[in-house]
Amino acid sequence: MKRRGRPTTYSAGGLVSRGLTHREWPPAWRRHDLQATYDVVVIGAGVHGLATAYYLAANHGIRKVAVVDKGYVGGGGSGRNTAIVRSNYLTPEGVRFYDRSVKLYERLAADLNFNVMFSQRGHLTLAHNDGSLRTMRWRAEVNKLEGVDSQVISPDEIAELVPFMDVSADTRYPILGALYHPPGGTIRHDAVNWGYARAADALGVEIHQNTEVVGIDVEDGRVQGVRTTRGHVSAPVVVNCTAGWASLVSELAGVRLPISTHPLQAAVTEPVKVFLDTVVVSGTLHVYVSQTDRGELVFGASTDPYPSYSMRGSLEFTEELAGHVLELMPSIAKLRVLRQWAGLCDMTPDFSPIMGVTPVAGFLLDVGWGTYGFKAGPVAGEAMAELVATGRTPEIIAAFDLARFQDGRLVGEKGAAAVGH
Ligand code: PYC
Repeated sequence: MKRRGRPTTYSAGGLVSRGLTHREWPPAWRRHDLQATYDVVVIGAGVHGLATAYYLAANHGIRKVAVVDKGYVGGGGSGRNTAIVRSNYLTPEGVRFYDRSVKLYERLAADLNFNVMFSQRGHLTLAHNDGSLRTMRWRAEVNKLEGVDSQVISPDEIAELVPFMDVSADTRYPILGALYHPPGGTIRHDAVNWGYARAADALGVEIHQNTEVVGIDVEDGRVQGVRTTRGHVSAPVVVNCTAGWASLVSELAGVRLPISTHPLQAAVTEPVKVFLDTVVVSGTLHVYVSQTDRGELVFGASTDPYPSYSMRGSLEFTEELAGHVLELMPSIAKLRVLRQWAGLCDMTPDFSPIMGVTPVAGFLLDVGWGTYGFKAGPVAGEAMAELVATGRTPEIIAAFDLARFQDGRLVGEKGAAAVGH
């Protein structure tokens, strides 16, 4: 099998002809037979699993790592989000954590030698009532204390950033102000998945797609390995980096999680000339929107109100979304929706993730991401890799442990959700 080393360089003509036909393109990652033993098995080949594997190899020299996934690289939540990156959270623990992720995203293209198209275009969360404005001020103060650039701005300042937005007082939902977060923005989510996969592969990590975990072996309170649809694998460490199926996978090891899983739907429109230069969120109107480099508008809304594992779009969602969007941006009424999709969100009671050790020695969790998972990929991977390598829980994830639900140490992040859920 051809090993992917440094990216091949082509002349301009060669690039065009090979680019058009895909001839002689080396695969970005290899296929492997499943081995009997690994040092670490990571379940889930999304951004969290791939980042964990990459940092295990890159930062700690742990390369005998298998990333297994029942589907394909980035086929779950990592490819089904609206690609928003930000760190304007509500709790100090959350702000510090997501800020580290933004910092890692800022250098990711260079670290992975892969263009991940991070566009720090600024992120605006609109406040349409006094309660929201109060929460925006609270978040701005916590952000500033943690060194994160966020401030509450006035309707006139919003109009400068988003000229088409009606900030007058006589709209149905007047805009009273916004939390403005300049480092926030969007990133190409597929590129992040592929970049991590390629870089992990180059360091010796094995990525096993179409390899479903159907059992997790535990003996005397310690994980022994996993049973997959392609055979049994022994490993002293198994990391659950799944989204959507986090509670089902954990139950295979006998670990119960306080998670309920809800679909979150999103949609894109046909492309139009670029007119929206920031990410705009309205919690009251339950909608967030950004414009891609291709000109499409990407919209998301609240999670569906019922638990489900469905990843199909629904007409009810599109109708409701359109209603909310037009309250905010009546001028785009004629724009057509091109496609819609859903991702699965594992919601925890406090809207913070569950990370770290479990009662089963060697079985680790990086789950419970709710609607915040994609943006946390790099920091989660970095921290989980450190936990595996050192056996110590890094400070940056200490507050997110599973035991907090027993001990009553919740880290309430619902106030930082893009929209009400
Ligand atoms: O938290 O920024 C966010 C977000 C956007 C879409 C879902 N969550």
